[in-house]
Amino acid sequence: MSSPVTTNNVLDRSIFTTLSVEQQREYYSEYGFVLLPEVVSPVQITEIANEAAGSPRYDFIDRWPGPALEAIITNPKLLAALRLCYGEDIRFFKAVYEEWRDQTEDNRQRGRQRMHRDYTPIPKNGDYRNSCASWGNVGCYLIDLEVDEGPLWVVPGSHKIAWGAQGDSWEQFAGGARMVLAKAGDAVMFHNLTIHAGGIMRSGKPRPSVFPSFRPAWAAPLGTVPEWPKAIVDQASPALRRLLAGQNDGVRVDAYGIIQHH
Ligand SMILES: O=C(O)CCC(=O)C(=O)O
Repeated sequence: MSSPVTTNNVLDRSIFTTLSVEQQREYYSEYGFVLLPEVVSPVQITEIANEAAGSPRYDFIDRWPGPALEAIITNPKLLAALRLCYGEDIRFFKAVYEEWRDQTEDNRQRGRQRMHRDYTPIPKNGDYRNSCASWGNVGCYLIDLEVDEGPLWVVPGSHKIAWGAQGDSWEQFAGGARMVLAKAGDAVMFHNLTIHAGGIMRSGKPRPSVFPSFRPAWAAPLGTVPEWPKAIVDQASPALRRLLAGQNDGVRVDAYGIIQHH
């Protein structure tokens, strides 16, 4: 697989538009992320905007969404890529709908968030959902990203950098970052160890997006996490229920590959 093509640090989106699912898996394995084109349809984008109106940010564990956002969890294009990368038996463990209306001054000055990995083995706030040894986050962007309007910055191949290499911060790897300019409806799947950062909107306009997270069934969180509410699981379609059940099941493997006993 050839290395990512860039112009002025911008990855060429067209390289992603013709990949087969197997090529998406190869790209993901090599670079730690892959853009999945046209995952959310224009009609769904409008429905999501209606559903989310008045709620600029929410975590699905606090508020289960309406049908348009729920449909993202079982989106066939997403699940095909996720299952090829993580195996047939996967769990949906988290999602956040986010419009990014409240940017910090720090982010505004830098033009983006701090470079980070989403994997958090020792959460300061007691939320263990991001602590699974293996998982993937999917950014579903509901507007076109531009160089000055919320680009996603990704460091290709950074999922291979050893845990512990960060010292105080992942910011030291920012020089290798490239911009991914997703179009409205595209999804970008990234590995839990891939270094990345969301870019700010220079215009100050909202940046609606949703971030569903999935893990292989074996990769349990390192501490207890909430199960999805029983009422939601009971009402779910069989395909969705399979993704929701058993949030604490699996093996606890830490950042160094050591099995932790419950
Ligand atoms: O918004 C994005 O494009 C990335 C967001 C992100 O990495 C985060 O909020 O942790």
